[in-house]
Amino acid sequence: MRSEAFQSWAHAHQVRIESALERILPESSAMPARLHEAMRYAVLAGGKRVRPLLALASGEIVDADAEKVMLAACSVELIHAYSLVHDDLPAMDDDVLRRGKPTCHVEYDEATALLVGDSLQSLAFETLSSPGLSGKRQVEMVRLLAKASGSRGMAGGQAMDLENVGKSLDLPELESMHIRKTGELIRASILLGAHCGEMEEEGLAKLDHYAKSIGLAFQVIDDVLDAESSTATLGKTAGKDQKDGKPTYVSLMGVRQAKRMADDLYDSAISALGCFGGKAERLRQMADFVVKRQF
Ligand code: GRG
Repeated sequence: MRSEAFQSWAHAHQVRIESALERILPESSAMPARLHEAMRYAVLAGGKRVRPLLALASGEIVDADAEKVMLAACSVELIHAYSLVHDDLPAMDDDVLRRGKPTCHVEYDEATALLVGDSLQSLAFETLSSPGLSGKRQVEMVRLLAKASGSRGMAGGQAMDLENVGKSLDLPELESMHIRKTGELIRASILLGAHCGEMEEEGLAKLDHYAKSIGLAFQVIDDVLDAESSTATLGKTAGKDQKDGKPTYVSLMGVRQAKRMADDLYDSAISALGCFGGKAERLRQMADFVVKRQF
């Protein structure tokens, strides 16, 4: 259940994430000023910050150092922000609205938006490899994020998404695309949080199960919201998947079945957290947030 206590935890941490991102991003007065201004435009003041919140919630299980886990959390959000900027470009999804504002290439220009994405990706790895996160798992963490965002993860999923426009996919094909496009980065957020402390292999396997289920549930609900919600509520163009001929969970099985699938994934995610007891309460609440969110 999404309690008041969870809402105030989420809000307080969204504020902390926002100010950590503020500090990590170059000042807009630093040269090249227009690029830095556009990077800040793309990252700050908007977004639910689901991935960094998941990293922080997972860090709570291992009593992670607050500053370390915040750096890991921000590195994932920077990758996410880069992916949104590139996804909105005319060569990809060609969208004009993101987080309730003109997309980066509309506000600036296409070349700037390309460079914003490139630079945010570099900044993510600069952040994750910074001295503030030094420790025996740091290289493993860098590798995890690199793999999750590259051609075997998010960028690969995006390539499949572009190839599959106008096609109808079966469930395994759709899942294989979405595990990469959306799931891998969400999974990375959760595992990176745990890597900021100590966790046995058995615990990591359980956490991985939670992460995979929630990653997929996030996408199923994204498809439902695209079909059911409005542009004003989403802060991005609603109904675009159908208009663009994208195969989605909704086009494959309808809204009702898609919602049932998200509920099943939620149950599976929650059951994986049993071994962590009360320490995983925030992750349980985050799962609830992911499947019940309205935008
Ligand atoms: C361009 C390499 C590359 C990848 C793009 C992220 C992505 C892959 C595409 C975006 C299109 C999309 C709708 C993906 C599905 C799920 C998703 C990432 C939704 C947006 O994430 P939210 O809801 O956004 O967390 P906010 O704005 O809240 O951060």
